Amino acid sequence: MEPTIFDLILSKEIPADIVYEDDYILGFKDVNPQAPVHVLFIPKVRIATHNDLVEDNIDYISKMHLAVNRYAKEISEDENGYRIVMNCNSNGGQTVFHIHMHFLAGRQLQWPPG
Ligand code: DGP
Repeated sequence: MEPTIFDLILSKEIPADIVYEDDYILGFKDVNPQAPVHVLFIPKVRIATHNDLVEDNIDYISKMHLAVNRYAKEISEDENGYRIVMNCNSNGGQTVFHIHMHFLAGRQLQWPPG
């Protein structure tokens, strides 16, 4: 598999505004923010799409959720609320093929999305 831009962020070959890191997950600000807070949480292993989640790597999803919870609390947006989104493939609007959770916060978000 070709490395994605997120592999280069993980290896620190290109810069990103990193706001969260643990042994499994990296969180950094989205370059094209859709809300006052827009952070991408990615696993430190390459999983291309949601379709590639299997028994052997599914624990990364739990780790991503825990990372979101810690970060939301740290920036005091846990009580205000937020949205987490994972896009999959073309109809889902996925453009980077390394799974990621979009964490959006800091304003009233509309539902349904477009
Ligand atoms: P998606 O469309 O769900 O695959 O979201 C990919 C997101 O990644 C998109 O919101 C923009 C963001 N993104 C793309 N390239 C970069 C980059 O080089 N740095 C950062 N911080 N974010 C990026």
